[in-house]
Amino acid sequence: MSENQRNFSDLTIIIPTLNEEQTIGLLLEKLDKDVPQSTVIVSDDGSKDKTREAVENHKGSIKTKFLDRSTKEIHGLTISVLDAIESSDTEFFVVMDGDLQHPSEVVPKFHKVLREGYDLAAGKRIEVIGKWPLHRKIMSYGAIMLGRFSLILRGRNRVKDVMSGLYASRTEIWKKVIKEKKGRFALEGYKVLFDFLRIYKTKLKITHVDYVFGTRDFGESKISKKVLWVYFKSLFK
Ligand SMILES: Nc1nc2c(ncn2[C@@H]2O[C@H](COP(=O)(O)OP(=O)(O)OP(=O)(O)O)[C@@H](O)[C@H]2O)c(=O)[nH]1
Ligand SMILES: [Mg+2]
Repeated sequence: MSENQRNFSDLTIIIPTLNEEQTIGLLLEKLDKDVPQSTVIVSDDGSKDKTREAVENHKGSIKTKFLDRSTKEIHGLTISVLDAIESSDTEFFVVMDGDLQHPSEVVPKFHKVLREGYDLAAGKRIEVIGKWPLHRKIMSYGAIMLGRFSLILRGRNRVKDVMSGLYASRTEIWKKVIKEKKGRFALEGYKVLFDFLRIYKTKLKITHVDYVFGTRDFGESKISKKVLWVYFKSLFK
């Protein structure tokens, strides 16, 4: 069976969003084609634009759910992903950005390796398309190195790119960690995968999926000094 013919009803795709009206509709159309019958949870932190309408108006083979977090006390990418995992009821999940920087066509590869028995599949950026300013390159490289070093020191499971926002795993494993240790995640932060690896002690069967990372063409970056500071502090937590 080719990857496109496969049924993805055991997979939930989690997309954290904040003002992504320019891209989310197109992303859902792509997922319809590349990951048919999957469930998509858009975990939204109170977008002021038409992100919600774009999700609710979408018609296709995927099942879309809009998780409205606008009235929650704590906002942030990490808690948005954790809430979505908690409300998910499929065996597997994938997390990806809503701004088209993560290619929808690699999602079936993540699904495949999980079905083969891996516990965690981490995306690994093999190339950045477009121009990234030098400070972004240095920041990204530095953050990956610090993250890896911190996991080595703790003797934890490791992945090649701890900063990747594209990764997939078994829902059951994460639900258990969230139930027992949610407070140990940097909830307002950005680096969910790093936090999970920092907290989770049991050996995992890990693999990597390569992908080409695009630069953001639409909407605004939400990376700020605040989230970098949250990440920096979590290295020493
Ligand atoms: N729910 C939620 N989503 C967020 C938050 N911050 C960012 N996002 C979403 O998380 C994804 C990644 O954020 P980006 O701003 O694209 O971060 P990035 O890709 O590292 O940075 P760029 O390369 O500049 O785009 C996007 O889908 C955002 O809409 C937040 O506080 N809450
Ligand atoms: Mg982005």
